[in-house]
Amino acid sequence: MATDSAQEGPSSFFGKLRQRLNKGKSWLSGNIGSLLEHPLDDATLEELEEQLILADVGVEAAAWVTDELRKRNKAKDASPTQQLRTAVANLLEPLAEPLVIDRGKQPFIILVLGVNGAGKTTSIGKLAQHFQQQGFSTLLAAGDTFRAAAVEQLQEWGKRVNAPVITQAPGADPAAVIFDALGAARARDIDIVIADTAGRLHTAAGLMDELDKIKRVIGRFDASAPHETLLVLDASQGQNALVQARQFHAKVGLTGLALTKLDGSAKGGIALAIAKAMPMPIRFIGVGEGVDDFNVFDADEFAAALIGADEPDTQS
Ligand SMILES: Nc1nc2c(ncn2[C@@H]2O[C@H](COP(=O)(O)OP(=O)(O)O)[C@@H](O)[C@H]2O)c(=O)[nH]1
Ligand SMILES: [Mg+2]
Repeated sequence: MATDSAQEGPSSFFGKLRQRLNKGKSWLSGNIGSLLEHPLDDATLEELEEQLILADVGVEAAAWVTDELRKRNKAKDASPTQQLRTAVANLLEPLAEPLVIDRGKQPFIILVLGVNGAGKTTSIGKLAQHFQQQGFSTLLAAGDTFRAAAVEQLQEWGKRVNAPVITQAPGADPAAVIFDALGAARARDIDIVIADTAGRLHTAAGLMDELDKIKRVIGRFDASAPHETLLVLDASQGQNALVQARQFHAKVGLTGLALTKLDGSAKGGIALAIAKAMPMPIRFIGVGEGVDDFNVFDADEFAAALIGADEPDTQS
């Protein structure tokens, strides 16, 4: 049974997120904060738009947010900070669509993709614990057969979260490893299989083709699978993360994103950029290397942490 904080709902996680996002430096502590001390006139809004772009929000989302503020400002019913927070939360809300495990799929298959070092393997460990705390059994497939160390790393996570790991020798065909794992999961009545893959650059055509093959092979096991194709994105890569998301999506078709390393120098604005440029559910966020440094994405909580509020908004 679970006793970890990851199970305790968004509010207990909020403190960690607020403290760690962009190393605790919220928008209020920087130039955006100074701008919000003034009434939101045209000149201030223009400057705010620029500052938002610098915070990784991206051109489209920055324009959307400042337009919202321009409209809202006429009502003058809330402080500039509160208005910004509401606009950000509204923009992010459609992305806050948690991954729901369809119990009719046995096993439910989650394929995890991303560039090297994005945090795939770590997120898989965290995910396994997350779902086990909800009462699902999980099995991990070591589909990153590129390096022996990658297999060992997943095995370590398997031990830590008490999930079986199906592996083959380094160099094995990743599609075959995953196919094996699916058979093993069915034989053992496992609820969820989470499949790791080798990191690949979104620009490497050969490796991107390999993902196609992995998906096809999974589809042979269950025509409705993979049930989730999850791209792990390192949030500290800013706008480049968005480029990766677009290319992975074009090539294999994604159903969700996990944003990792929000505890680093990531400014967090990338979530807003995603909302405008490539709307796609952000299923999970990672704020550290530990198994509990992880939670489902909550728009109000994220907006509050970005802006530097002491607690998430409860009224929306
Ligand atoms: N600070 C921080 N480090 C992370 C996070 N997620 C993963 N890492 C670290 O990033 C590095 C690469 O992670 P890994 O899971 O091996 O990436 P992969 O190559 O995509 O499988 C490891 O040192 C992880 O501990 C996170 O949310 N925050
Ligand atoms: Mg890995």
